[in-house]
Amino acid sequence: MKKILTGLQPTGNITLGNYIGAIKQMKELQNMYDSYIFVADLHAITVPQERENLRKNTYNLLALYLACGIDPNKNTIFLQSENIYHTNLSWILECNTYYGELSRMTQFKDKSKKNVNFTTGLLTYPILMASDILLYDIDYVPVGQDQKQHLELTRDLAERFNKKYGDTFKIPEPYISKTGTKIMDLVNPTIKMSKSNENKKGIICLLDDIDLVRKKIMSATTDSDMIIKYDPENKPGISNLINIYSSLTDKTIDEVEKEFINKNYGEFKKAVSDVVVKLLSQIQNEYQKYVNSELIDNILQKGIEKTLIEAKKKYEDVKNKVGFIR
Ligand code: AQP
Repeated sequence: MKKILTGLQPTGNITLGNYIGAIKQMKELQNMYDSYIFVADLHAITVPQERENLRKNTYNLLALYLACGIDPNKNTIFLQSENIYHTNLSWILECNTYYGELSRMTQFKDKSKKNVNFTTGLLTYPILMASDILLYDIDYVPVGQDQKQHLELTRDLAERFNKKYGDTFKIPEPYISKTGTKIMDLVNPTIKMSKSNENKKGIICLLDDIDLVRKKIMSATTDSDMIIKYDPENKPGISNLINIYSSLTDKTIDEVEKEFINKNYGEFKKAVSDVVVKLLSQIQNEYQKYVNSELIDNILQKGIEKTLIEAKKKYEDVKNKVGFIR
């Protein structure tokens, strides 16, 4: 069976962007693939985190995975920081990565701009991401468009290592769904919807109050020409709402345009709110069952036992090829 893997960072409240770009796809793919989903807590500390917040966000994210329909019987669910082989392999890969490759990553450029004293981890974390994937011979990685560049780096590193040391790593492919691949901020639709965006009016969090969600969508930035047409360059706000609607209803962009051909922006926004609110209400109901539940620790225990065995095997192979004697 082919394998897929994804991970989210517990850096705050999970957004609709994270859901559409990663969780929804995992939910759909879990029936067809051997699926791995982890909490990327090591990635989270590339930017400052408060201890209690990190702990809370980690538990919340795990509860959200379950609430969103990630089935622990179909997925290997684990905590990145608990598996030492991720960082061990990352170091070896780091010694086979060039500074220039990392410094041109768009996400590094964006995030380093936000803070003059950015950490080295922010620069090197795509290598840790490569390690997350390459340890398990993953075939497909469901990612939003924003992570495609990092996956390309993973492929380059794997190919470079295989060429230098012999066949070791499987070369993973991105799995990008056709619609809704990059959800944008509702207030400023030219930037990505991110957990850490300062203006919370622009982001929809899965645990947001339902009335607030409606308000955020109804006041999303659009334009003045009153045509519901997909044109990300000239109509980024409307195109973003089309993306959200299309992705949550599984309709194509064409179908959405046709559905709203004679409708105004208010009617369209109301329809978008309805589908988002329906989804969020379901998730929030389920979430109550899992938050603070012992089930989470049991799931993590099972996940770490399995992934330690698999990751160790791959890491031993790498170590041996590099020339470490024990
Ligand atoms: N806006 C988005 N649209 C589509 N997909 C998205 N993803 C994130 N934002 C969007 C997808 O979510 C997965 C995991 O993301 P992450 O938590 O590991 O890190 P991120 O991409 O940095 O997410 P954020 O929300 O932007 O977090 P912060 O603010 O902490 O940096 C990935 O598959 C990503 O594609």
